[in-house]
Amino acid sequence: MKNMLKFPYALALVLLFGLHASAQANPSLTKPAAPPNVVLILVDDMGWMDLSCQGSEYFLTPNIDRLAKEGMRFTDAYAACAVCSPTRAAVMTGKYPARTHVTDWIRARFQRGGKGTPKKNPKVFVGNQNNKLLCPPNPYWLDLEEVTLAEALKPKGYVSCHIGKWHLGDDPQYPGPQGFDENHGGCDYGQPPSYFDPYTNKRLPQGIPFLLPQKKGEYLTDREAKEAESFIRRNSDRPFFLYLAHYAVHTPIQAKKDVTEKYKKRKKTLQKRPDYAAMVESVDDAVGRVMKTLKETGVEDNTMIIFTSDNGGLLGPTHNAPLRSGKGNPYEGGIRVPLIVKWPKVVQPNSISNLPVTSVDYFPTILEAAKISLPKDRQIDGMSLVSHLKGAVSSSAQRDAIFWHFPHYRGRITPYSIIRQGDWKLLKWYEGPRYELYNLKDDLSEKTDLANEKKDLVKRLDQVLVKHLHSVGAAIPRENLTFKGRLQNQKAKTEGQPRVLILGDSISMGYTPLVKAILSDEAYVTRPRGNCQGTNHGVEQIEKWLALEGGKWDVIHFNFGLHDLKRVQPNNKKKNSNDPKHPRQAEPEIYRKQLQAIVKKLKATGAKLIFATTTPVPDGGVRPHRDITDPQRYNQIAHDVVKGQEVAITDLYSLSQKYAEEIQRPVDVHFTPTGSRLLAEEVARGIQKALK
Ligand SMILES: [Ca+2]
Repeated sequence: MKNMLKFPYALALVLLFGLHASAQANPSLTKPAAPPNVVLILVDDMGWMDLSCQGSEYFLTPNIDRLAKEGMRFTDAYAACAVCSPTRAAVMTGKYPARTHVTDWIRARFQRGGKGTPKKNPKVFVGNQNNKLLCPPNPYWLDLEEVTLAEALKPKGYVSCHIGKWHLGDDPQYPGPQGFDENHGGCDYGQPPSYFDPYTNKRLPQGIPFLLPQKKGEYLTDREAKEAESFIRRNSDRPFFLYLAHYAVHTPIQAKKDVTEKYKKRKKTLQKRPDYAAMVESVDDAVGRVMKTLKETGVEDNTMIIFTSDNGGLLGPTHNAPLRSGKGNPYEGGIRVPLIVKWPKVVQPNSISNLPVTSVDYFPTILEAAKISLPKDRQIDGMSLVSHLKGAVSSSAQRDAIFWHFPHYRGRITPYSIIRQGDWKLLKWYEGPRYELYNLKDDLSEKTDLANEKKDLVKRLDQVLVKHLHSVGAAIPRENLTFKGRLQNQKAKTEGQPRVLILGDSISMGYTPLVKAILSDEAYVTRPRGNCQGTNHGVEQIEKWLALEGGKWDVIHFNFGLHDLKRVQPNNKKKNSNDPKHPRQAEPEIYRKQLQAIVKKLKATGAKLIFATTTPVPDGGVRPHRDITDPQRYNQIAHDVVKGQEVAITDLYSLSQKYAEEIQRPVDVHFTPTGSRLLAEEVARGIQKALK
């Protein structure tokens, strides 16, 4: 072994000497300083008070404390969101969640009720009748068009490695396709099935993709550290970017037994979970191993380490006092996180900064450190911290404020946005809207809401916030017209309101209650109790329906088609069939005749008429059998029938076709609640138009 090493060592000496000599002979050949390596450690759910150096008296984090001693510790660092995926997208792109539209955590495939990976990210606002607001849908992935840190660093020769939790999409958007040369364990999961090798549970027996089991019982954080060491050792001769995104300290709270025992003996504070403390310690061990490996490979002095978290600490496992609340909440405990930056010869060791910074700042900081200019074809929201890291007292003048946007319901949390400007923090709740205002310098724990006292300041901050949200293209929640609170007064107002009759199949049964809610202030809306089915049933029942509740209709909205085109038993038309060779309940020419008869009766009432087109039949074999091309055929016949009859058309076919994947149930002609609501809005618009 010794002999084998001798030769390369001698060769290296010769080479070094040779280089040295030629550099002396020709100074212009001096090698430029190598770009710094970057190690970005993003711990999952680590709270602001989860480190000894942050003031915890329960957790022990000697390695991270040492990192702080060797670098700069930030007191006012923030995650871009109170939950994970949006922050991760912000870290990767330098863009606010409001701009990437990843504003909530992304549901992993196993959490989507068998939906799999949709073809497109959803666009239709979501909300049920209990929600006062409709909210933008959260995407299932960060778009590939985004430039990630790995992609931005690549042209400068960086090799990049993702380790741990990714949580920004499915296979097509995994770290590999997003520019990373290596991926160890990054997938759609927001948490590991288990922290112990083979990392499986009953629901996810496949374990963690891109992290093959190695040693039964091995702790995940240790494994991540091992992968990090290996990557650094293999790449210490070239610029590298290591994104070490530990799955810890997210739930499930599973820790090493012996370490947990140690914490059982420690004096409890508000922080008191020994198993969680052991998870924190394992992260600390990993940081220690990374620091040691950087030293051993001789690259320590040319490596920038950023250590932070993706959101505040989860109440229960930890406590964030003196900060209010925890993960998922807009108070400081949900968004303020530890941040330490070590960058030898640049950052003053053992320094503390109170500059407010946020996740979007890492992208421009890392790029400036690597002397790479920002992408020119897109807006980056972050501010480079390089001059601040070099010792500039404060670069707060470069930026007016920092922002958050969470346009979703999450348990008791309703949609909100936040602006922090100087010491002021304004929290805007969209239901209402209602505001909370805190002075973080005087009131770190957000105990005194000053919104009522300082109305002018609230107004001014809100203007800055609104302007920012507009500039980044934020999707803002809007009023939910189908909110059940709107329906309550309808009965009292029935007298004197225009009367609207809706006739139709189960699709219309889905949207009618929502149409009622939307029109509750302007019309009385009703329908026959049951399913109006197809035109054959319509011809039999039409007079009875028209006489409903004393008759006299201002508007009649009707649709027939889905029942007409279903297949039925040849000798019993009422019995459904799944056989495509069996006849339709009403073959096209019969549909035409029956619809003509119905329209004639409807015309005779003198009401304004609206026909809703038949909605699509999804592919994949719906039961009873329907041909996917029939809705368009039948709609064409309906168009011919109503032509020249002064019948308005609400085109539900086109609308549902546009959003089919997100609003129609898989292999089912029926709609999801979101779909029914979308159709209801369209139907209500048509009725409003007819009422004018
Ligand atoms: Ca998280």
